[in-house]
Amino acid sequence: MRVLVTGGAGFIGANFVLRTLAERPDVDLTVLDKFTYAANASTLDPVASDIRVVRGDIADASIVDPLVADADLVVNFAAESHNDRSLADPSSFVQTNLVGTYTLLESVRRHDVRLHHISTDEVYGDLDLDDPARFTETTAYNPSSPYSSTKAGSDLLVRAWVRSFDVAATLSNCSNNYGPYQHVEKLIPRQITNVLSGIRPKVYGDGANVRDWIHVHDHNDAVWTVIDRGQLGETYLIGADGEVDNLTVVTSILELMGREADAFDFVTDRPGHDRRYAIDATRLRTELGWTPRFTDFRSGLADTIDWYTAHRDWWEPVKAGVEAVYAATQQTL
Ligand code: NAD
Ligand code: TDX
Repeated sequence: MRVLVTGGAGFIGANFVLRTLAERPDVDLTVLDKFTYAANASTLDPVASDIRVVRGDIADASIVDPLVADADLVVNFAAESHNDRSLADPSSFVQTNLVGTYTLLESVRRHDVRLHHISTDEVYGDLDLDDPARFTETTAYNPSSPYSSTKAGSDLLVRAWVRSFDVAATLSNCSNNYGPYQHVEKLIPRQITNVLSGIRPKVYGDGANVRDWIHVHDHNDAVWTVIDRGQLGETYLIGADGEVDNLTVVTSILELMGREADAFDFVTDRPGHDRRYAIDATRLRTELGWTPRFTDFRSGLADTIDWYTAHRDWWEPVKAGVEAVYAATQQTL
């Protein structure tokens, strides 16, 4: 099977590529990636001779079209993915997440190629901390940020192309991922690399916000499950019952790294900060038989700390720049 992986040099896409190479020798992989600030070229270096890597924009039809024509399946991970950046400048989010997805859709439509579109639970907005509800496939879309609204729009484009043009597509909406190769702008790698750099971890607002954590390998196994067994035109929610509040995440990192649990700062809250996300993945579990394997969050966190400790060369070149951007907008409370 020839698979075109867009965004394959980013966090989840690169883990998808590495795991697919290790576990599915029948798959022939091409990565299309714009290599924005979020990509790290060195991630794919060890497998460079096993895959084809094309540097290009999913919104550029002249690059996308011949690659799609040459594929049996497109898995679309490419996106602008960081909420804080979308608040500072939404333009690239509109361009990549909306125009880029539209461009891919027109191409898979033209060449009759299957698409799996990767999305997020943030399209459903947020839940109160004490709400017993969790998101399901029928929850109404209610996104909060420029990031989540452009992801929501991209999902709706995929659904419309399925309905109107019979495009062969599936969608999955996953909760917060963690694991190796995640950019140091995101919560968990930021705090681990802060500790490794002698910087106090930073918690937004009161730290009570809840995210539903899933290991990136469980996400990618679920993506393959949907590709293999999902029903065309359908959406599947991916989550591993991993609700944890941000204060617990940060104090766990500090404890696992041998620091005092209160050695962090509260900083300015994110505007419009979603309070809680929670996924009910019953459909994926019962209809497609998927089960997560990396469900012990504390041990997953310990492995992730070990990975960042052992791979300073991977993150250190961009660390100071990321912290300088944050320092310009976030004050210690
Ligand atoms: P990331 O920011 O780490 O990687 C995104 C990749 O896409 C980068 O390699 C970047 O260079 C590439 N890219 C950006 N714009 C592009 C363009 N116009 N053309 C081609 N490539 C482009 O993101 P991630 O965390 O790996 O997320 C991957 C996907 O998963 C996104 O669609 C995101 O919305 C979704 N998602 C992420 C999470 C999470 O917790 N990180 C959870 C659920 C869903
Ligand atoms: O320094 C920080 N301190 C902090 O308290 C950072 C970077 C974040 N936070 C908080 C904000 C959120 O409540 O931690 C939580 C997680 O923040 P992010 O890592 O920025 O992730 P989030 O905004 O939840 O979005 C992530 O999960 C869903 C991904 O970035 C998205 O791409 C995905 O769709």
